[in-house]
Amino acid sequence: MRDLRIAVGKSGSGFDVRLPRSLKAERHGDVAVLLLARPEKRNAIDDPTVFGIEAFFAGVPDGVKAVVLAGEGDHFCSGLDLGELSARDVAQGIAHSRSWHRAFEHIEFGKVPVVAVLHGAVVGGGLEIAAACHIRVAEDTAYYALPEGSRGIFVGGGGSVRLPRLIGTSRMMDMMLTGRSYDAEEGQAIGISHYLVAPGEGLAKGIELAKRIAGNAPTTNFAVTHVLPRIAQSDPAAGYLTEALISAIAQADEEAKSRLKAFLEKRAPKVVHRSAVHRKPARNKTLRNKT
Ligand code: 1HE
Repeated sequence: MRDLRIAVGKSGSGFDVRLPRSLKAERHGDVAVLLLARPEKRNAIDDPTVFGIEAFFAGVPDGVKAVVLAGEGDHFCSGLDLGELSARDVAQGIAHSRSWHRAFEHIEFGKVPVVAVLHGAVVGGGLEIAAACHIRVAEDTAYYALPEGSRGIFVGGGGSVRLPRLIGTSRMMDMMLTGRSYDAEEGQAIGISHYLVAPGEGLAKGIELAKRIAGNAPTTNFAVTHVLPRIAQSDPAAGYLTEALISAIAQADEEAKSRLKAFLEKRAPKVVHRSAVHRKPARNKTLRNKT
């Protein structure tokens, strides 16, 4: 493994983490982009990559408010590096799976929201890492599969916890038992991706969404990424209580107060749907038609 010391951010803003050659980081203002950069192996995730992912997400500097995760080459990620698999015994296999859990926990419950940009193969561990992200943008070349079944193994990167929440246990069983794959449109329909875009447009869309997320109040982003999933898994009584607590914390934040004030003083944007462009009724046209 060749270590690269990558200081993301021109000002040396505190982002200072060693990344393996299989990962590249870029800074776009308050958004960081982490690229799986091993296209010659279709971005298969080997041990250095897992540890690099953990280090990157653990070390996100304060100035970065959202991260985009994408892949170089024709595929997002072909999953676990199968070349490493045969060398492990049971105990090493458990430790390996736990290392993925640790790394992906830093994505799912890390400092900032993460937008995944998916294209080409999003398979096995590639789908598992995508599931650990908060928002998924898919280019229409993306396809999803869990080939673990046919390789004689099982998911080990948290997929059996996260994917049933995303697509349901029954669909995951089908994917693993029969090798079924879903294309990008199907993936959008069953809830894998939130956004579907044309080939080559994913990264721009991912960065645009990340910029919007970065503009939210930090407490809201924390509540949405850390508290909401816990509430969704708790019993309703605990959920209501936790909701009351976190909503009180969020609204007491100075950031919330100034945003509410801005709206009341008509300095903040209104909530509009993209197709609901309010035009004055075309009265003249209607009158003309009647005469
Ligand atoms: C790899 C890997 C990999 C490619 N580990 N080396 N994942 C899989 O079962 C998916 C395996 N990969 C594929 O099915 C295909 O490679 C792809 C459909 C993703 C891409 O096909 P293609 O034609 O573009 O590339 P390729 O010719 O198959 O692969 C190019 C090289 O990448 C080749 O190596 P080379 O030395 O011969 O050039 C491949 O061997 C290598 N390569 N994918 C290692 N995955 C925590 S548990 C998670 C469990 C899993 O993720 S299981 C699912 C594993």
